[in-house]
Amino acid sequence: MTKSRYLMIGGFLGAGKTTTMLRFAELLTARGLRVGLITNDQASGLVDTSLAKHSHVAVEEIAGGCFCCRFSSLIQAARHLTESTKPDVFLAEPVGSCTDLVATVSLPLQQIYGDQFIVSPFAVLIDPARALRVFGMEAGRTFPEHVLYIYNKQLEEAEHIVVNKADSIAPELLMALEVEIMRRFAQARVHIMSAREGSGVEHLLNLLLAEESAPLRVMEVDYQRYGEGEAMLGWLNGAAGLNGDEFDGNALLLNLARNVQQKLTAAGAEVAHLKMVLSPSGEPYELAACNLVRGDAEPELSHTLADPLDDATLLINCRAAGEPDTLRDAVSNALTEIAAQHSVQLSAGPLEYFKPGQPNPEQRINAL
Ligand SMILES: Nc1nc2c(ncn2[C@@H]2O[C@H](COP(=O)(O)OP(=O)(O)OP(=O)(O)O)[C@@H](O)[C@H]2O)c(=O)[nH]1
Ligand SMILES: [Mg+2]
Repeated sequence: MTKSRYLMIGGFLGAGKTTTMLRFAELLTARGLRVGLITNDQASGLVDTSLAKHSHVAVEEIAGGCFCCRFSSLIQAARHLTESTKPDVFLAEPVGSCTDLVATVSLPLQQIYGDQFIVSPFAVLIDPARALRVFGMEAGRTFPEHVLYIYNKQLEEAEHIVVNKADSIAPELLMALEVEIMRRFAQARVHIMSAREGSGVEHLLNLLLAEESAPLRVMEVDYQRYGEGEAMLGWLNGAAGLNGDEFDGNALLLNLARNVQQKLTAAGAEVAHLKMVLSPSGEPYELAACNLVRGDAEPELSHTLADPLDDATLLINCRAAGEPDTLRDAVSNALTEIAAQHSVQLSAGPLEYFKPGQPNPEQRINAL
């Protein structure tokens, strides 16, 4: 039986995992390889899955818990993709607030399913603007201590640390950050990349495909602290129908992101990642996508619609350090205000808002 590659990219919320995965998929497809993407979240209705479909990448979504807590679902998702697409390479994106993935996913895959998968080294992405704050190298709002515990644990288990978004930061700051990462996380090799512009992406892919995961040790994790950190992040996944007369979907998304941003900031809830897609109803291959990765960043459109809309579907995924009710109020009130501002009728779709539950891995390899 030919083995498939299992390539998992971690990193905190908004670091650029999906952007990187879709770049990888493009490069692999151009090489004649088949790709299957596995997305993951605490709830369903994922913006990332929509973006993958939009890019014509075969995708399976695991909702209702992170990979480590849903290891059997991960295996099942891989089987589904094998039946439909027979991927040569599985690209797996874990939830951005998840850690301990080497002990609970990479090592069990190698040890239990080693006849089916070659597991690539675990690479973890970071957003430099976020990292500079977390490491105290720049002033600015960050997260409560238990959330930072997760952030640091993600980097502690990385075999490769990838400073993404190199295009967004001055070269001297980038260099200082690289030195600081090497000092703090000596076990990892450090790379610089811009998934958006493409620099360093193919180099990283080649490296991850050429090697197998071989961590030096299994990281210790205080699951109580980890669970408390996860519970400090509010989570909201929602959908809505928008109906109007030739409205500008790109402008509506940007205005909505700014409005939610103002409301969350006023409520003291630091945004980890607000992401939204808007597509003409029944046409998932056309969409506008908007992201906001910090409370004081500018929302950005990563995809735009060429034409005005009459009837559209909106997906919103919001993660912020705050109570779920705070997220719900911010998003529903912003939606009502923006719909009125753009003369659009709103019809509410599914809405889930909650705090992630205590992580409880199905499998964990405790020692090498
Ligand atoms: N400037 C810049 N922006 C980037 C780069 N890579 C990703 N982004 C942007 O960062 C934002 C978040 O990117 P995603 O790929 O959705 O991040 P993610 O890690 O998958 O986020 P979650 O799934 O929510 O954890 C989007 O606006 C991207 O366009 C990059 O190299 N440079
Ligand atoms: Mg993502």
